[in-house]
Amino acid sequence: MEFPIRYNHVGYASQAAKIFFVVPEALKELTQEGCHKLRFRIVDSAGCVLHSGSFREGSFEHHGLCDYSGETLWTGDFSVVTKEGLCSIQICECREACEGVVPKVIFETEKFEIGSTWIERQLNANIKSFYFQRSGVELEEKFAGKWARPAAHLDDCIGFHPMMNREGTWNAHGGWYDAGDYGKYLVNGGVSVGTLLLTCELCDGRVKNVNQGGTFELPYSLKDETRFELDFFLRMQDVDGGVFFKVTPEHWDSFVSPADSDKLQKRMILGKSTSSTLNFAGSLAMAAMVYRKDDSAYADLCLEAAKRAYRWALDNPAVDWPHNTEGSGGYGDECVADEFFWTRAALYCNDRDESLRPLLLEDMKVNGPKLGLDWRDTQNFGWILLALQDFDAELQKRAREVLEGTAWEIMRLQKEDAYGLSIRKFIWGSNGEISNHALTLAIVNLWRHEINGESLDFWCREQLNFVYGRNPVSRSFVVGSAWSSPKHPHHRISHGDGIKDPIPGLLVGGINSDRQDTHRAAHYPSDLPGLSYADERCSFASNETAINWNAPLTAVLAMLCR
Ligand code: 9MR
Repeated sequence: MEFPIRYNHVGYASQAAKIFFVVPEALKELTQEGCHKLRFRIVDSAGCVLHSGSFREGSFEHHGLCDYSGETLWTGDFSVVTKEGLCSIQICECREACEGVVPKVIFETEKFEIGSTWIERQLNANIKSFYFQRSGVELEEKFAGKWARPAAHLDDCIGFHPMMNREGTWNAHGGWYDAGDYGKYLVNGGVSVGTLLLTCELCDGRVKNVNQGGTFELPYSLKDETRFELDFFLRMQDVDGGVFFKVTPEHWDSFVSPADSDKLQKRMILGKSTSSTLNFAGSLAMAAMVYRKDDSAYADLCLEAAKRAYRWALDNPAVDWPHNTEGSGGYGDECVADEFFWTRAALYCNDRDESLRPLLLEDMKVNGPKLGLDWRDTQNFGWILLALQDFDAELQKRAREVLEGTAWEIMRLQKEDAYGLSIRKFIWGSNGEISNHALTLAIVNLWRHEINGESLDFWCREQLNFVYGRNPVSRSFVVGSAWSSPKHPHHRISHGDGIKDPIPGLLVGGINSDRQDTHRAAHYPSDLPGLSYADERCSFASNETAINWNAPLTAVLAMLCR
């Protein structure tokens, strides 16, 4: 039977809208009555009916026939229910209308939560996922529970890749593994750490630690966790100020633990490029702002390192990335104008150095905003930093107007999509892209709640509903978040540890119509683009996790908890 209902499997916030969809074709199999006669009920865990309603054809401003999933969607709305607790959605035959007749329930969902604790739990789990990605250190049982592991991949005395033609060794200890592989990359590390720094700046003191059902607690604040990556970044800066590109194993690791990988192969430093150097500079300049209050010596160190990197990039504006994809990913980026903008905006916010202003004006001209951040296009950091500072009113105003235009574009696209998405293609890491678009809305929502009558908070949450289950493949895409979460993520740590349950809190890439892994025989359920997801270890194109997809999810969840 095709799953007949699309809803957020984890929860809805009590004061927020609560929208779900049904697929009438799938319901037809369950009832003799016409689908138009069916109703839905919201039932709490004691069995009390909190609300009963009927369906509307279509979804948002969409007629309902979804081109990428081939289904028709009808909408059910129980926004009026605000009582906190667990509940489920029942689909009932319409006899309910006749007094005294118990309606026949033809389908009932698993329980989900109405309230806010699910958001806090998901935020904690997602922040914790960065702790699980830590490389080179022991994860203690008191924090990591059954996923504890010994220190491995120390990377504190590794050589340079033969492509570099460089003698000697380097200390590249620490940092997060990028994704399901064991590489550590500056480019993707940069957008991730930058996003988390933004989150620290806007929310850190307000991120609550929630005990995850007694198993373990969050060991570190978001600021501490973010610093773990920054310390690795600092080690990756060469004496001349340039920054190495990545730490890579010689060949792709198989699904072994970090300790076993150490026995099997060498790890090396590779490359030094303008892109990696600017990712470093932008991140470290943001770090200086974030850590200034708690630890001014660290902030000074970060700022000094950022400036040295920036100067190196000015002197070396077009140093190519290493074109190597044996053992680790490419992260090739031809255009660094956006990274220059990010860096200059962050430096300007630190020192208010007037000499940067004309360059920033030029940056603003050539780096139009994107709907969200991604590893290749980072100009939104520039726009966001300028919009959030308050010492240069003119640039703040311009940046805010630009981002408001972007937010409106996101919401306009969402209204027209059957699932309320602003993406128009499912690419590698679509869940990261969706989360990044949601983050743009959450940020603009800091100073403007509505545009052309549309609520930014509403549309931000609609994007999250997709991530947590209201999607054509009926998956909550965060490991451990719901009954439908991925069980076999493409994640070496999860498979190499001998523990049945994968590491919790990790967002997987999700639906990806490009299916770059078909040669690995991933079993996609149909040819339709919107069904391009397989919960299989081999499916690196749809079921891998990555820090740059988790970071915007952390950011959005934290903004919703503010
Ligand atoms: O997220 C990256 C995606 O945008 C690219 O299309 C893809 C192919 O180059 O690489 C993705 O990043 C992977 C990286 O190269 C290596 N670590 C795992 C990353 C997530 O799959």
